[in-house]
Parts: sequence; C-alpha cells; structure tokens
Amino acid sequence: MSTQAITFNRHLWQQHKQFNQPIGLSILMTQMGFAAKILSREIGLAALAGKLGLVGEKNATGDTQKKLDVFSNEVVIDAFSDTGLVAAIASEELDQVQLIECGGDAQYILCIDPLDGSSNTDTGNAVGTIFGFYRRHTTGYCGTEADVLRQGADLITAGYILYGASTILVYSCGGSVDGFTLDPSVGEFMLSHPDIHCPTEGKIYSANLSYYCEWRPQIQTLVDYLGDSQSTHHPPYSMRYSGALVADVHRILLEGGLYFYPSTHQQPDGKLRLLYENAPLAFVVEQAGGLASTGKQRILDIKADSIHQRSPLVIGSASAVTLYEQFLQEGAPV
Ligand code: AHM
Ligand code: MG
Repeated sequence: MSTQAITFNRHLWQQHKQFNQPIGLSILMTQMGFAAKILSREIGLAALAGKLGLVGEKNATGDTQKKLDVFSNEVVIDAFSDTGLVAAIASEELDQVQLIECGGDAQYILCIDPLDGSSNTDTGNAVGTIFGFYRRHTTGYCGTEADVLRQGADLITAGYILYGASTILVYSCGGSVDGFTLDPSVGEFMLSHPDIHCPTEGKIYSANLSYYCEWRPQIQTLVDYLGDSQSTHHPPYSMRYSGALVADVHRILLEGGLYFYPSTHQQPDGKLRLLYENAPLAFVVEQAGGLASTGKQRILDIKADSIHQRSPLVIGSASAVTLYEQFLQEGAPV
C-alpha cells in the first residue's frame, strides 16, 4: 500500500481545511471510526468470546436483544457521551432519548442504530451500524427530546459501517459520499471508495419476498415485472437480500438497483425506523445521486413524531425508485 494512501483522519482534516467542515464534526467522526474499529473486532471474535446469542430482554421496538446489540450500544454511548459535543443520543437499543448533561457548547445530536441486522450475528453474516448527526436547536445545559425529533433534511452528516467481508465506513457531510476500508494490520480506515455515485439504473432488487402475499397488489405486480426475463421494457433484475439493511443498501449504492421494505397489513408503517435507519441512509443515497422514498413521500421530508417511529423504505437508483412510485400510484406500464 502506498504511504500516500488517504487515512480517514487525513480525509477529515482535508474536509475541515477545504470545506470549512466544523472541527467538532471531525472529532465526532473520528470517534465514530474508533467505535467502528472496536465493533469490527468484537463482532469478528464474538463466537470465540461468548458474545453470541440472546440477552432475553426486548428493546423499545419489541425486538429481543442480542448480547452484541447491548454491547454495541454501550460502545457507541461510551464513544460519544463524554465528548462534550453531543447533547442527546437516540439509539435503537434505548427506550428513551439519552439526554446528556453537557452544557450549551454541545452542538450535536446523534441518532444511531448500533448493530443493524443483528439476526445475522449468530451465523457470522454481515451486519452494520447506521448513524446521523443533527445540529442541536436548543441551548440549555442538557439536550431535549425535541432536539431529536427532526426531519432527515436537517441532517448535517450521516453514514454507515458495514461489517462484512471487510469493514467499510461510508459517510457524507453533505458533499461527496466517500467510503473507507479498515486495514486491521495498521488499525486505520483507508479511503477506498472516493466520491461514490449511485448508478441511475441497476439490475438488482432487494426485498424480503416472504412478505409477498402481505404486500399491496401494486408491489406484487412490480416484483413480477422486475423478475420477468421476457420483458421488452427492461433487462431482468436479480434478487439479493441479506437481512441486513446496511449490506443490502451498500450493494445498491455501489451497483445500482432498488431496496424496498414496504408496509404490510400487519405493519402499515413497515418495519424500519425513520430516525436511525431510513433517514441517514436516505441522506447518503441522495448525496450519491439516488433517491429514497416511502413510495409516496421523500424520506428526508418526514419530521419524526417519536424516536422509534417507523416508515416504509424504497431506496436506490433514481430511475428504480421512480418506477416503484409509479407502480404504487398507477400500476404497471402498458
Ligand atoms: P434490526 O435493526 O433490529 O436488526 O432490524 C432491522 C433489519 C434490517 O437490517 C433488515 O433489512 C430487516 O430488519 C430485515 O427484516 P426481515 O427479517 O423482516 O426481512
Ligand atoms: Mg436496524
């Protein structure tokens, strides 16, 4: 590897110098990189360290917590709560917003899913972390829940970490979307995917087809349409679904295509959570030229009413998301 390789910290410094990125944000992203290294190590060694399996408690959204869920939450809370920069943290694994006694200088709010796709942990498959930072609105000694209940369009930085065949951190501060791969031998994230653009079209769709019978007829028709190898409208799509949102969206971001988790009769708002899953990923994918929608509304335009609020998610290549919206509103093209 060249000694000119760009480390994550060097990239953050360049962003600060060239684009006036606030130094506080650079410090927070450094902390995110640190948390990612700890999690990468612990997820990789979990089977040897007795960290697989359930804790037995349910989290705020009714999922039974795994040991790695609890551990991951502790790692991210520890990484950010003493920085003096973060006034409140909303996490998938916390019932309430963690309000931090920090003084008025703490300018940032963090929304985070510490371990996304945790059903994959026991089999050693890919998992992720999803994060988004907002600028704080209030100025008191402690953050408030209102600081967290925001629309994604207010995000100033968002990204994710994929723990898969390699550990990859992807983020955007509102300019380019850049990806960094962890080199464990030197303990650094190195720039590996500069200036990511989501292709306007793709050949992959990603969705849990076991819900097919529970989806609206328009979505069933779309799935039939995408998989139709005889179609004269489009090349046939292939289906890829890992059960980890980060892994599936990362593939779509790089190669194009469509991820969707729609509403069902039983879950009219879908499964995925707005603040710490959908909005941060929507921010990244839009910055890379893609789109993210509920099928009817842009994800980044929704203001959260509660911290664990859910929404349907359709995300990926601009043309594919638009096609989904057309199917939902008008049905199949003639
Ligand atoms: P989690 O954060 O509790 O792991 O839940 C979110 C995960 C996503 O990573 C994934 O896309 C989805 O849930 C899978 O759900 P399903 O098993 O219903 O397909
Ligand atoms: Mg999740």
